[in-house]
Amino acid sequence: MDVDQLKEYIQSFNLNNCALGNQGYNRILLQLFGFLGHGKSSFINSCKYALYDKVFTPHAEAAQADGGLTMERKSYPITNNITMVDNRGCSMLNCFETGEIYAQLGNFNPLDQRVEWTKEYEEMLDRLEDVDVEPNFTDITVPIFVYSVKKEIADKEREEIKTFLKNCRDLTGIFPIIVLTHKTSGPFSKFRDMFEGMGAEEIFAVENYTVEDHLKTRGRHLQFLNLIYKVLLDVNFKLKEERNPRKERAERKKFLHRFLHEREQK
Ligand SMILES: Nc1nc2c(ncn2[C@@H]2O[C@H](COP(=O)(O)OP(=O)(O)OP(=O)(O)O)[C@@H](O)[C@H]2O)c(=O)[nH]1
Ligand SMILES: [Mg+2]
Repeated sequence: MDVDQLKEYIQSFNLNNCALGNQGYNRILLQLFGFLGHGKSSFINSCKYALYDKVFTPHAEAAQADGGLTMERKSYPITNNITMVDNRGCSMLNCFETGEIYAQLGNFNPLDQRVEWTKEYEEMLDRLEDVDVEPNFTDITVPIFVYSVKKEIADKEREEIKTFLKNCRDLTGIFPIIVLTHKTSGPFSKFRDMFEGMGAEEIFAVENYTVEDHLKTRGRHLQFLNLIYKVLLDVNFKLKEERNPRKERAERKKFLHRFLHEREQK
């Protein structure tokens, strides 16, 4: 498909048209994760630009410096059915920060609120109970891991990322899509191989549209549109089987309980 066809497909995608209908889901959440300053906010801006904008307007604020800018968990609807979520970037992927990310992925944290990392077991459990007052089980989460190929990676970090990606898969039923940013400024094929070796199924190397450089080209637009298109294929595939949103939420909760319990014991 070319740019216009992809745009049309994405903009008109409706969960009601999946093989067995929406099965109780009403929104696709593309949840972005990754280290500070690796280009999460810029990726959202790029997707919006590729989908709609005649003029480049940064919707999500992107940092000049080395990250830590996005502190809230902010949502950006990109179509009637698809919303992108800019999660707070983390500095490491140790079990302290990943616990919070799993809570976000499981949708146990409200959207559009500031994210505080907490390692307190009791506090996390209390929060899980609190959100049960108004449980959210109508979102399909697709995890997206954003990584800049400009950054070096240590062996320890590699292991942490691998565990993290596998946990995200177990939690959401979809292996995180890998977005390698700054593709023209680093050895992106090295990172592509590395993530493939970790089990990644979809890896996209992109040069984000930024305030400094948003020269629109067909190839650049296609990077973002093809990625969203692949996400929709994943969702279609998932919804070919009978699903039970409430039960899936319960499973996610069990996963999180187990994770927090093990972390506490460590
Ligand atoms: N050249 C280039 N610059 C990029 C790319 N992606 C992001 N940037 C720049 O890198 C800086 C950080 O990008 P952000 O999008 O703010 O990163 P983030 O992951 O949202 O950062 P936090 O919210 O602070 O965690 C900004 O100055 C962006 O303009 C890219 O693919 N290529
Ligand atoms: Mg950001």
